[in-house]
Amino acid sequence: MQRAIPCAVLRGGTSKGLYFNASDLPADETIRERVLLAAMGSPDERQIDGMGGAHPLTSKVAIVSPSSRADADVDYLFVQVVVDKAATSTAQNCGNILAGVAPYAIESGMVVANDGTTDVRIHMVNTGAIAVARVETPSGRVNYDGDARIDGVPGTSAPIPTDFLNIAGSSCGALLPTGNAVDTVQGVEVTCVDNGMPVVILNAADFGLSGSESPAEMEANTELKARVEAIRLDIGPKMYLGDVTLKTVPKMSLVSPAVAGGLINTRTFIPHRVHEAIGVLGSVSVATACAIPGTVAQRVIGEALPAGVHSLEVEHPTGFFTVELEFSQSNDGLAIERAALLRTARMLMRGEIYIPAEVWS
Ligand code: NQM
Repeated sequence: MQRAIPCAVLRGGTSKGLYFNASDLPADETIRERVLLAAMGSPDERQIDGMGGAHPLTSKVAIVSPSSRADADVDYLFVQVVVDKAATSTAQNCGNILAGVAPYAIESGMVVANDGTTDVRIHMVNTGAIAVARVETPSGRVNYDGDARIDGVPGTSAPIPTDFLNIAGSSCGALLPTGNAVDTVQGVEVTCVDNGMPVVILNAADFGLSGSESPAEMEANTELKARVEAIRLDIGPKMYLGDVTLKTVPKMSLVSPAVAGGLINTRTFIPHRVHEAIGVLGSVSVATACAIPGTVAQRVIGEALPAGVHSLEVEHPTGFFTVELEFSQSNDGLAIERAALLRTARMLMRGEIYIPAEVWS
């Protein structure tokens, strides 16, 4: 007999995933991983026997529960389910799937909504950081309709502005995990940065690229993919991420001068497929690197950003990602005071997912 587990499907930002109440999943982590692989249909390039969409951006899971911490409403554990391997990763957050957490928590009764708007404090279990998401809740019900537009999603929806608190060094322990603004790896200058997501920034020009190639063109470039992956495997342990062979971090962002009026242009390996846009926390990390003197990103933009509040437009293959960044400069260096951004989300389905009994055997 198959087992039915309550589950919801939400679009969170430019990703889509399965949302579970932690108490509905097995407590044993090995069995839980097998349940999530079966739910998504991994390992299989097409994920034909599960709910996954055959791409890393649609093979994601949020496990939500009332918070274990006094300073948060809910705990959110993000799980990346690898499409074509029997592997999952909790080594990073996902800021897109995060966008669906507050609506899910309200819809499933974990958080009681106000009449108007509701701020949900979310403890991101993967890294220990807190995000505060503001959801429109007229008459105490989640509103999904609105005028907010984010690149990479057709149409408009209700806005979910989100503030991140203390995300510098979230996975690697420091904003500049290697202690340097620039490292040379396999003859290529890179910047390793972690402001919510471990990212390695590379100059597209160092690979003979304009930086405006399409994700499909980049994925078809086998020599480029091999070089980027070799650099990732080399630098991963130096970013305190351990052996990253089977991990989905660090992300590899190839940057180039802006072409559409933004701050900087990006193409991001996540880390084996190329993102159709850019990850939420990935873009926060890239924007932050632009503010740090001497990084690969700062050299590409050319200017030095003064301390203060900035609205930084990170260009990606399907538009812009706007990151609000506030930072200060002192003798101790740069300190990030605040990072904020806008996402939208939509509940798509709620019901039960069927898991083959053999998963438990
Ligand atoms: O960087 C893709 C996404 C992400 C992650 C990825 C994300 C983030 O677009 O916070 O959102 O980089 O794997 O969902």
